[in-house]
Amino acid sequence: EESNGIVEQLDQEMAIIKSFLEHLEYTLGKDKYSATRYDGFNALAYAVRDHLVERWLDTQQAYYNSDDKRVYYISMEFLMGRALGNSLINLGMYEDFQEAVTSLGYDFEAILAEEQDAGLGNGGLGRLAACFLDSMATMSIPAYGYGIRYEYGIFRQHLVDGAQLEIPDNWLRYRNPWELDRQEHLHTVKFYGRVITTINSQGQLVREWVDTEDVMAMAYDTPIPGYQTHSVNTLRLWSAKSSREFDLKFFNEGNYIRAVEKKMQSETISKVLYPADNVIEGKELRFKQEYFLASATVHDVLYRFKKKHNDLKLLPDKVAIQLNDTHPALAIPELMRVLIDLNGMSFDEAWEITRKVFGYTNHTILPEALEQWPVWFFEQILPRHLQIVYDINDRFIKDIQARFPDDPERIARMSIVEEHWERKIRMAHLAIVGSHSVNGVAALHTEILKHELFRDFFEMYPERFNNKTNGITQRRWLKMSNPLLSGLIDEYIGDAWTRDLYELEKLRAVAGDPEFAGRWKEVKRANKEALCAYILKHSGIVVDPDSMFDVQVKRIHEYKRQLLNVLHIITLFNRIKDNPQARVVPRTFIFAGKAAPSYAIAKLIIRLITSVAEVVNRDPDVAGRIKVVFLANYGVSLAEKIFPASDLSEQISTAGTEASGTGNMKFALNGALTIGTLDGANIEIMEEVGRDNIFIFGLTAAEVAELKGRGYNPKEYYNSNLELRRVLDMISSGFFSPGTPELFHPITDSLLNLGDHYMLLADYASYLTCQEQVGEVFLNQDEWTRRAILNTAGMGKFSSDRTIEEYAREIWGIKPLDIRPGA
Ligand code: DL6
Repeated sequence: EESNGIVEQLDQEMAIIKSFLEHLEYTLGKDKYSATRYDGFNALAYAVRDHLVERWLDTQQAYYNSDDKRVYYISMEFLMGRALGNSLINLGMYEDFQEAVTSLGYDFEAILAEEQDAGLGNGGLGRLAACFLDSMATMSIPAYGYGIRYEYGIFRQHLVDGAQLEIPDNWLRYRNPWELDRQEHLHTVKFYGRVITTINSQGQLVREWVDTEDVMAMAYDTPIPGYQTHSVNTLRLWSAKSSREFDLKFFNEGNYIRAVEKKMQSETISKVLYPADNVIEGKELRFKQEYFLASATVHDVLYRFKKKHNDLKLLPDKVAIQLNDTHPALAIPELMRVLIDLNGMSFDEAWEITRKVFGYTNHTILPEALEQWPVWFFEQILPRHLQIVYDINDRFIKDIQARFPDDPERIARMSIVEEHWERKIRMAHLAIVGSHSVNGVAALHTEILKHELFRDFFEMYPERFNNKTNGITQRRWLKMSNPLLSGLIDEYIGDAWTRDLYELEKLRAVAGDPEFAGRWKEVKRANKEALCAYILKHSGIVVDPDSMFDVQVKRIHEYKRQLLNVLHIITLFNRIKDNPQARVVPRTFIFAGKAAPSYAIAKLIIRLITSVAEVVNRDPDVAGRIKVVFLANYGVSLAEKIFPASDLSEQISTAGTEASGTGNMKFALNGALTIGTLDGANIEIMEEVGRDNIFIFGLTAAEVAELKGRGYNPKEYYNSNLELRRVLDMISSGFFSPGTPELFHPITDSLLNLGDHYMLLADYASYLTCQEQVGEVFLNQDEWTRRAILNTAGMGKFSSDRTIEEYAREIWGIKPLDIRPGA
């Protein structure tokens, strides 16, 4: 029997080698002399894709046959990262491929690193969508992701003289071996034109949207394999192509070059991802992108539905559509339009169906991120949708009046149409009114939605509001990215945690076991050494792997308070300068993150971090005891290297501003301790790992509100705290920018003269005290390790499998469908 196993193993290896070499030769036209490492990646990806395709077809066939309800997750962002390693893990073929490829003399890891990140997202919202896809496939949920196939993803960040430079991410320039273009899945998306109204033979008003400029949406499908299951789901991304009618119209005018220009213009819709996170870009092109996604998806969903059903009243029994924030919320009036104008339904019938189909997830309470589109955009670009939105609003306002008579202010607050100087459509209001479910992404965030941001709506529709605390996929964020730690965990408690993260609870029993703890430390040390090598290679800085890796990686945003971290660093620097013999716990402060290209203060914060690094890293008194590193081009692949090597996770947003956070979960899963405020999911992490195993500081959300209400004056803190004052004076006097002393004035102004909106000064003292406690614990490595193990052990709740199970059961009404080979 044993020899049979070996024979099978060899057969498997030979089959992989054969497939790999065949793709190299026949798909790519290369031989071993001409093949580059990138060809190696492509050949390997095709070999892996072959394994996915059979399961993919089986899965899609099973969905069709069973006719179970399906969920459509629509999102303007999917931050997927690399797919090869992840696909191999999910297929359970990682080792087989590793051995086969290595036996051919290739460096397997180096081939994996050839893959470009699919960076079709900005940050948390896009990465959450990617984790959800992994969980939905793993749990055999009949699901589809729908998004845009941007030709340019999130820009690549370079640092030039310490400042961010954006380089376009032309990720499709080389081939994308994962996608399959579906030339036959084309939908016409209309823009502009006008609406004509006629009366039909039954005396009803009929609207027709005519003289439109049409763009085609063409589908590209990417397989999404589940882990240890036969299910393979689909991510369908739309690409804009000019329409034939469009071509005819313009080419017939006789001006060939002008016609080509027009054609190209119509294809710009899917060209580029807008690079702003947690802030809206009120551009016409963005509005068109959102409608392009919404319209193509609605038509595709109905096309699939109609293959099996004639009666559109059944739609809510077969279709759930989840809106990832308001960005795809134009799908609500679009579905209404299709039901009414193209299928002859009455408004009321269409409205009932629409509301049952949609669910809306809110991801932010920051006012600058709440979408409001000018009414004139609608008038010009989507005139029929504007009529529908007005009709929805008229009925809605009547409902408010019926519930709350004589309350015109409430109506003004709740109306979908903002009537102030520039009339606007409030997309969040449209999404709430048009959905049966509205959810926040962590417990505190949902409470803020219910009692503050959407309070009027909660009073009117309490049953619609619910919480779905975010999660992350443990397959990518522990098993794949931290093989040493996951191997150690497997040895002690088995590998069932890969499907049921609550299994990690079993680590509690060995948290005090010296042998296990010793192995844990070795793993952390090895991961830190690997990151040291990366840092040296990419920034030339030598870092001590025994120092505490104190890490803040995320988008650069004032509310996330990278600046508070900087204030702490400068304070430590001053303490050392005052007393070079002072006892300081050696720390390496690691930052990474992109700033939106138009967000001037965020870019200046990057310059401040790199300037402080210049001063601190070369100061002889500091003698290497603290170092500051800013790693360029933060993204999924860099994150996979950083989390496993981190000791301390900085989650220090002003309480009440970070909806959830998901990086906080990735750190803790990899055994980093958190220093954080009582914000977003930090609160739930504290509940799970225990108050003693997390470092909490700062004002609570209620205290923030209370202090703001009383009148917050940052100058009081500046005047009464000498260390704080000295730090701010250094920044504003040009200590870190001697050539341009005023360089950082906008930063100190925002804190001292413009109100310190995110209350850094109020939290400074408490942060410093808390960091001192962190240092004390770190000096006792046994205690630190015990707490680290308890953090990993407490992460069961934060699997995106748990989150998706809740969405499926409570919002979508969808059950898993077991997929069998050849079914
Ligand atoms: O829900 C995913 C993620 C949260 O973890 C972050 O806390 C939150 O900031 C982020 N929200 C956005 C909002 N963008 N818009 N609009 O990215 O969502």
